[in-house]
Amino acid sequence: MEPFSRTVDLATGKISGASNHWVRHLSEMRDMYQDQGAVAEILRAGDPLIYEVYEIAVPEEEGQLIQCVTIIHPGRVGSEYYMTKGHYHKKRDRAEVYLCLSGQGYLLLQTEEGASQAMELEPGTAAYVPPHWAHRTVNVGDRPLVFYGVYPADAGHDYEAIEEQHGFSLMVCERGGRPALEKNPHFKRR
Ligand code: PAN
Ligand code: ZN
Repeated sequence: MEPFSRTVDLATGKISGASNHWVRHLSEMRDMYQDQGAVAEILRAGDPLIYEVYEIAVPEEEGQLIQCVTIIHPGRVGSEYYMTKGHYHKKRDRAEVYLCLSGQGYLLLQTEEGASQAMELEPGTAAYVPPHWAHRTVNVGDRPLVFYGVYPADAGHDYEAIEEQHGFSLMVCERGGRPALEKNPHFKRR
């Protein structure tokens, strides 16, 4: 294949000429938030867009790299901030790099062996997700959280493992107007 380039709008995260643009609304991840009363109340009024992803697709084969930008909109479900579903890579030994372009957030990470970490994201943060670490991002600001990512094209996404574990062991909630890291009371180690 031929080399190519695309342009990422550093403020909004939009990639002109992206091959895919997909969106995730609250109804598609309703079980991922703790406060099911708040989920039901929000969904009665509408179905907010939680996040969207622009992807530069390449053949999903070993050696190729997928570039993408994620935009998580600002908001909360109860006290929990808007976040991604989060996943392990299907091929567990595939790593990933995120570069935060704008906004404020957290990257939550965990392994199947029980390790967990939270990393703050702000413009300029280059975060490394090593092989075997599940990852979820959370927007704690009042503007969109935008980050660029690049990962092996054959990595794949395993969302089921996260659902089985009832999410991540850490969660980020608003307490007294500020984000606080808390233990997820429903988390189950695999
Ligand atoms: C990212 C994520 C993106 C959306 O590109 O796919 O931020 O999050 P979910 O996939 O968890 O819904 C990535 O980590 N790719 O591997
Ligand atoms: Zn990933």
